[in-house]
Amino acid sequence: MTTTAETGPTGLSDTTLAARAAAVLRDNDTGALVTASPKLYPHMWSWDAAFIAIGLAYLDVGRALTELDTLLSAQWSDGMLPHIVFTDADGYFPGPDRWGTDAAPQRPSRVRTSGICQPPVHAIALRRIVSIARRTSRAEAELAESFTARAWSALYRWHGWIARHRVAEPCGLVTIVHGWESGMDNSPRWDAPYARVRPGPDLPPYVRLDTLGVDDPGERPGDDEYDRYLWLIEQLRRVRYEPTRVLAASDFRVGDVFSTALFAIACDDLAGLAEELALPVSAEVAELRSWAQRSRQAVADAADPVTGLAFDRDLRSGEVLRTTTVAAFAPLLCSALPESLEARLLADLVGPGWAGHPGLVAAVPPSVSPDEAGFDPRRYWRGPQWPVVVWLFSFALQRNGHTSLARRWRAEGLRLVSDGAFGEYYEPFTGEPLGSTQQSWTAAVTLDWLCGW
Ligand code: 9WN
Repeated sequence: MTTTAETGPTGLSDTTLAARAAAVLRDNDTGALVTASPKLYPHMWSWDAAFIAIGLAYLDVGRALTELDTLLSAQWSDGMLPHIVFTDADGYFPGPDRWGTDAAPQRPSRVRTSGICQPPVHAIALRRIVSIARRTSRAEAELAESFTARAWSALYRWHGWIARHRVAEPCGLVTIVHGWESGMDNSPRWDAPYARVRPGPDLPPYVRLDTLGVDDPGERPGDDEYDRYLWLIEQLRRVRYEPTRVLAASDFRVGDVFSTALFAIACDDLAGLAEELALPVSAEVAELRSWAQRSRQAVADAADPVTGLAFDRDLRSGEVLRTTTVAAFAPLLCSALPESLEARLLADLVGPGWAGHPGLVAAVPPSVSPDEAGFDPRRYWRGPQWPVVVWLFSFALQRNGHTSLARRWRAEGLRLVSDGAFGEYYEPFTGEPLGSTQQSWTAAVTLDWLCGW
């Protein structure tokens, strides 16, 4: 474990923090999957599972691979990886009955799932796990490599599903049909497209449960927002989640720059894994490289030529969504920009509007700049700092050669989580953990920062 220079506000040592992070993953482990959090999210979430698997790899490589295996065993026959794999637990709404995926012919037969997806970070996780395993022992390396050889085609089918059904013409951005597919549910990025979603009078009644899982309902999206989330599910459910029909069926259809940047890296990682292991899939590797290239270009095309900030596009109205959130820095994830523009974008992100804002407890980017009119330091994706997003940027910066900044954000990221509560997100000016605590992906990225750098 690389130690940090300082301990956090509660004075936890790195060793204690790592032990607590490991305990969170163990406590949330049902055997085949680690729930996203004990109270608020008692099921498996797709992109959470990828980060969780990275954290698990520091405890037991075999268990990390089981996590990915569990997710892949819920893959739909058309290739989609669903955003939730349900356990038998109650307490989360909307559950499997409300999603109504039992009526979708493509659904998996043995588990119940939601009917939409989340950002495609799984190949990124698998490559990270393989590299952790190689550093751990020959036996674990062999385990990870043979798993990769077995699981590769399932991941390729997942990427193929995105390329076939979810890449918008002509902009090349990955299309999402629900804000939940972005993983940044109520981000101000989606305010304009959500304003066009008008729940019908036939929206079946429902009772929210999510507000019971947090100290203050003000940390969650509002009821109007939930009506829209549920209305979109209704629209998708009515076409039985058929990928060829959902784009027309959903009132929400957006090209997402952040998911597109992640897809670019993930395609390269999946191709890289096949090359390293000499898998006999050269045609598929060529396809993955072309999807990566196309996605990277789409992020570059979505970027403002002066600032480098990349903007989502409302594919229903054609409008470019010029709302600046942390997602607008997506070009930094996949090295989409020429060097000088990348330097400018990076300077903006470390500057006083973002990670360098005076008063932040930890100098890492919040989900929305405190200088933006709609900034809300406590409400979900509208201002708080999210450790998992900080990890993604630190990891990408490290890979892309911005080593000293990456290490700085690692240290600041550890400061953010150093109370050992493993909050889902944090109030940027007080460091208070918000939303769920004992959140598995927060524990997982903490382990990676502590053990993998
Ligand atoms: C809806 C599990 C998930 C994360 C998402 C986060 C939140 C769900 C919710 O929790 O979304 O999918 O009910 O709020 O926004 O990124 O995967 O941790």
